Amino acid sequence: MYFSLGSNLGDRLANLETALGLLTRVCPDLETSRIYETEPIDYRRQALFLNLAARGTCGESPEKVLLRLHAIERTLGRKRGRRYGPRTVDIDILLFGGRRIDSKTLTVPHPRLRERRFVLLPLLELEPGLSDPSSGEPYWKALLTCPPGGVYFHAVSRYTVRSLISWR
Ligand code: PH2
Ligand code: MG
Ligand code: MG
Repeated sequence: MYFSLGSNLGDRLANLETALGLLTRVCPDLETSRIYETEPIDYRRQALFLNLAARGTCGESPEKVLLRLHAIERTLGRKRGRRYGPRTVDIDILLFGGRRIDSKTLTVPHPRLRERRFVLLPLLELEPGLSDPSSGEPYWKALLTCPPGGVYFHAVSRYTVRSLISWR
């Protein structure tokens, strides 16, 4: 399963650090991409984000995992405000094996995955050959048609999840 994490409110690194620590309880074998600093998209008048992608396995159903992600977001003090607006932490499920899910609460693959450079670049860093489970199209091709939006390595991007959790 692949996740996307983002933060643009408060101490962004500390928020991601805490969220990743909690996420390893859901997926003990969690691995992450580097951290990227990214320009906000959809709603542009907000602070820069820190984003990364993570992958891991777990035995739970997607709906159960989603509930646990929401619990982590609440622990981090996330208040649901404006759609696409500032947040202490956002954790989205991008892919769940090769599954397609279309329920009231969850759509997998993530519906906006192919239009977001801040999602695609960290994801492709983890798995360069990854492709869309339905069409089979490699995700790197989506980068060619993606709307613009700056995505830069962050200064602490060399830290892996293990060192990030014990960072500071
Ligand atoms: N999340 C959003 C809206 N816009 N922009 C960037 N750069 N990174 C995000 O994580 C992000 C966003 C809503 O989920
Ligand atoms: Mg979300
Ligand atoms: Mg999101």
